[in-house]
Amino acid sequence: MSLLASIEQQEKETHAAIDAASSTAELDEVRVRVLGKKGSLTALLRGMAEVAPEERVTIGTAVNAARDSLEAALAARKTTLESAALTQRIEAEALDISLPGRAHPLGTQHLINRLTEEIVEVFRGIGYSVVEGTEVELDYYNFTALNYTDDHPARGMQDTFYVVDRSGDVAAVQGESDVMLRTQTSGAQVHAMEEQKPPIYVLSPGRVFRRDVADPSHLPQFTQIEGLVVDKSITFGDLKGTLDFFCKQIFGPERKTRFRPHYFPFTEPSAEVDVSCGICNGEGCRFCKGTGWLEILGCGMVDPNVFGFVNIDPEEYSGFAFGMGVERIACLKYNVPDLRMLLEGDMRFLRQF
Ligand code: 2U9
Repeated sequence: MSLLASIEQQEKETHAAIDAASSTAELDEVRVRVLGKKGSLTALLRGMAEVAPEERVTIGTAVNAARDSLEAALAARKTTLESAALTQRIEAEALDISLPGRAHPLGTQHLINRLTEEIVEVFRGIGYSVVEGTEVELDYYNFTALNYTDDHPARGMQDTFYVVDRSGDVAAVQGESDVMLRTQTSGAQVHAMEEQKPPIYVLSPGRVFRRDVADPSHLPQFTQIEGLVVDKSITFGDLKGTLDFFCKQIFGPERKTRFRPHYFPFTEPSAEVDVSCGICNGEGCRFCKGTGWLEILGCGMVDPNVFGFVNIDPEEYSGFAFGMGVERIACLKYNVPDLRMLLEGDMRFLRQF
């Protein structure tokens, strides 16, 4: 084959290889093989010295033309391949903005926290402020200053969680520790009476702990709200008016209240408060066990002995106090049959509120 024919053949084959290259890497291989330092066409140019002088111009022109044409073809193919790769990448990474988004489940406030806030707001609206206290309390604030006798059964290990040190100190285990998980939030109010002068209008929402086994009407841990008023000339009438107002705010204006005598160490006289049954309107039904009434809270006039512990003169001041379990109120307000459902965190139940 003549040199000219071989140049033509090489050019043709290289054009075919350029057209067939399916990636820029493959294309570069073709370029190196033909036009690189040791490429076949480059070798031809280098070998011009051996070409007969009368053929040099013809051969040289043919080689240069072939190189120019191949370089142009390489550049064109490179552009095509690069733009195809780009299109492919854009397609692969494309977002379908018409697809529906993934729903993230949104948390909501627990029923008990919501009801606690609702109750707190009722009392804030009539001038009470909030004291939270601490869940770990001293026996003095939880019991002694509230007029519990030394031998009161609530003080026993049976009913109260005492905090023992790491060694499990025997004295503490036997109930002689004076550090405990509060069984009621009253301690926070004793602190308030130590720190503030009357008039005092405080509310203490918070978690309390008792050594009870959970059953439909008991929980070892629940949320309590207590209230305390200390002012001049406070009467049992003020207590009744306040709690009747509270019940109507929480349960509805058509509901009635009644007060039954009771006993608490820290109040005298004391009472339990019932609200008329919202299911039968006081007629008597299964929900209220035929009585027409539901027990919702306890209350009373602050015992003068309690004032003695915090240096408030019972001749000058009087006061009332009340206490309620928020879980119990929730059960009555929303007809929940078992207190434990409020502690379990079952979403099928909680989602309903
Ligand atoms: C001080 C003085 C007195 C708070 C009161 C009750 C009546 C009461 C129970 C309701 C259900 C506890 O959660 S429960 O088991 N509480 O009946 N609590 S009077 O009396 C106080 C508080 C603070 C300084």
